[in-house]
Amino acid sequence: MKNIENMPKIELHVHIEGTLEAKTVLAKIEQKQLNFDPMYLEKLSKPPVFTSLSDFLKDYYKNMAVLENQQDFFDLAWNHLKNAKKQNVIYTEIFFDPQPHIKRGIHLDDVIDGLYQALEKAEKELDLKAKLIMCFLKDESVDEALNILDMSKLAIENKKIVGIGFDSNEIENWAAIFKPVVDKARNLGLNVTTHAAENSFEQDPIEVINILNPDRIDHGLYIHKSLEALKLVKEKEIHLSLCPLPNFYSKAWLDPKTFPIQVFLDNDISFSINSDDPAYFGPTTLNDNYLLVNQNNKISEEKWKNLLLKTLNSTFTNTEEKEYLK
Ligand code: ES4
Ligand code: ZN
Repeated sequence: MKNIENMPKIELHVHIEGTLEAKTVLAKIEQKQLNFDPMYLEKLSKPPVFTSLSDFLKDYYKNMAVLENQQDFFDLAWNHLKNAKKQNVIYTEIFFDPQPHIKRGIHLDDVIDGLYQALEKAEKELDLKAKLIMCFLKDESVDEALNILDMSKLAIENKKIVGIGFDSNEIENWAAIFKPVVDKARNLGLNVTTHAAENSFEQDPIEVINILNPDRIDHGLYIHKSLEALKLVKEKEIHLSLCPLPNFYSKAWLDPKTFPIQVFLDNDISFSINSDDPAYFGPTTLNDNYLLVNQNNKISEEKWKNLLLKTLNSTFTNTEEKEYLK
């Protein structure tokens, strides 16, 4: 496959807050006269290096302080969607984390509306369709997640949000705790995806699947280590949204050349390639991730097309839109 950059793509795993570039953080700190430690500002002006997922998450949550109003969220999403267009993305589902914003006193509606307005503009001006997935933090309270679902009822009714996800640090036995959130989301007509098996087996992905019955798993790269987990993913037709370079930069996977794609290809599992937090990991682009996978796995043009069709089927959009995108 020669023209990997120009190939149409679907991205299902990108955190909008993870597209917040260091230069934007620095500019907003200056503009808004926000109080940040000068040592940290110096760190921000250099290429990022993270020792682990939790090390990355500290900076990720800290930098969100520059997002204060609807316009900031609009600008963030619009900047990302323009970049996505450059990578030839034709459809994308974008994660956002309401909890840290609400905790900082931001109104949930400002977050959702700012992001959603950028999505509407992208559909009109870039011919790029995008949807929002609201993520809950696995290392925060389940009641908070349930309350936020209540607060989002109107946005859900208005189809501004198509699914829920779970992200943040991997902790033990979180799936059982968050089962009521999944039940509530399903009752509201939402789809479900979740980060799992990203770093290790802190929570067995088999339990995540059996307890939460998610439509997709984000990362799931350690699933390749368990035949039973692989079998379950295949049987239940669970899509894996893989993020090769982010896993390398978060030290979840140490050698990008050996990223386990072949095992998913061999088992005919639906997967996609994604950029996760492109402003932090590298920074990289979606195309960088595709180029890496293509180089290491010799995927034919036909195979890429087949993977794209499977990914389209795993999106949270309606049948009409799926047909249109074909
Ligand atoms: C995340 Cl890479 C990653 N893993 C878990 N949670 C996240 N939130 C944003 N990026
Ligand atoms: Zn992620």
